[in-house]
Amino acid sequence: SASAREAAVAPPGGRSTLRRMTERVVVAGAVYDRGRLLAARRSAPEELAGRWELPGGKLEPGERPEEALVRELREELGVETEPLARIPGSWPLKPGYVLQVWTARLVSGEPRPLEDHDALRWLGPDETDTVDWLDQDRPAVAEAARLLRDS
Ligand code: 523
Repeated sequence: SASAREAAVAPPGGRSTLRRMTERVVVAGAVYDRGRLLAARRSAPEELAGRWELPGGKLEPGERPEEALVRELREELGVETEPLARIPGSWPLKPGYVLQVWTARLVSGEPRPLEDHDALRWLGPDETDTVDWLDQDRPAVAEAARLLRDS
């Protein structure tokens, strides 16, 4: 198969090409509204509960990241959003998964913690450090906060 052939040829970047082909993407949104950034507190699993994240979830087969983001934010928060731009970078999660982040604007609805979260908070430009973010979200949150301050 094509993937077996790719795997047999050692790519110049070592294992990185093969890893990208097999990694599953988790997409998260830096959601903005009226100059604030949305933070969501996870209610599960136990090891992540109580920590804050940029809301999102796993891509389904055949889904594009932006589509998955719009779907996840609709399911989890009951809102309509519009993805704006990718925040450069890709952050490792549990083995086989990577986190990618898009900025998005709130189009309609008021976010509610419908599933996976037990609290939501809108953070102004000087408040983005006031919640206990998941470690893996911190680089994207820092960039999202910078974009918020510069906007
Ligand atoms: N993260 C993470 N940061 C972050 C998100 C949205 C997710 O570190 N901003 C991690 C947490 C989980 C994995 O990515 O280990 C999957 O996220 P999850 O559980 O929100 O994705 P779902 O909702 O698609 O998961 P299932 O309901 O299990 O399919």
